[in-house]
Amino acid sequence: MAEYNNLKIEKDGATAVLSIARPNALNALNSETIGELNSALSEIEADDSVKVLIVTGGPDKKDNPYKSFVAGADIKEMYDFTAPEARAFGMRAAEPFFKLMNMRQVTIAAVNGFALGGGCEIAMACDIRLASDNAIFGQPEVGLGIIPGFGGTQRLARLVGMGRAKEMIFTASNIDAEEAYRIGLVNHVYPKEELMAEAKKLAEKIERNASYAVSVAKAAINNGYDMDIKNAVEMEANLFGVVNDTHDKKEGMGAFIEGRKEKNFTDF
Ligand code: DAK
Repeated sequence: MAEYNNLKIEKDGATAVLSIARPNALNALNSETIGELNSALSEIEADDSVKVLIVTGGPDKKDNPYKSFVAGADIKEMYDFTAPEARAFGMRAAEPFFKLMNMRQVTIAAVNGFALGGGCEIAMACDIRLASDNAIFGQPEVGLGIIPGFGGTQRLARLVGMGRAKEMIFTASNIDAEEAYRIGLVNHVYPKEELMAEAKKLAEKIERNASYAVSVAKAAINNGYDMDIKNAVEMEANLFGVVNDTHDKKEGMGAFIEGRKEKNFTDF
């Protein structure tokens, strides 16, 4: 993996952990970080040895690992944006957000503190969200005179329903981890010291299965979500055909028939 100024990437077996690391700015996303994120996600997607990506926030400048996931886009950089610069920033950012959502690896957001604005939006672009018990979520943009622009108006409503999304966005009020769990924004909440271990446990559970089948299931869910049910189920049938013709299908079903526990999945 390349070296990045504002990201740290560590591999642990088939899991990669990508930490957004701008300790002086609570990991806020500036243009450089967005560009690095885009390159890093391309690198990770091309790496056959990585099956699950965990995205988290690095420690703050006092080395507190539970202060912030991502405290939004970098307000100090955005302050001087002209309209064309803001548009270019938005266009550049769309790419890594779509990569997170659609890359073949499963993406887990391990939200370890503030997830505000663009931070909440990065978490929402991931497949699964886990939160530490001190995590705080919010879309504060209208309080800054802008609107969520990394997909927040769309993804929040899809995850928690339109009424709750409108309340969060219109009031610019933050919610805590328990409330995020209650409304379905996060799948699980853990004591902060246990968050990363739990994220890795979840990753390992996913990695035990056939990775290619997992990635095709992810594509089926993502692509079908905005389709009408008839076309979506037809699309699913087509993808079912694709996975039927793999080594992993023979291996998975063969193991069942032979009463074997060990499975040697190789497709990805
Ligand atoms: N940007 C820049 N710096 C930030 C920052 C941010 N979002 N958040 C925190 N920092 C910096 C602080 O300025 C401070 O820097 P120093 O003063 O030490 O130099 C350092 O991080 C520590 O922060 P605090 O001292 O404020 O720490 P506290 O514990 O007191 O407060 C906080 C933590 C998270 C409550 C507070 O820092 C805060 O409210 N931060 C701002 C949160 C926020 O409003 N985030 C949303 C940003 S708006 C677009 C698409 C999307 C977007 C924009 C454009 N396009 C399509 C063009 C997205 C917009 C957003 O995300």
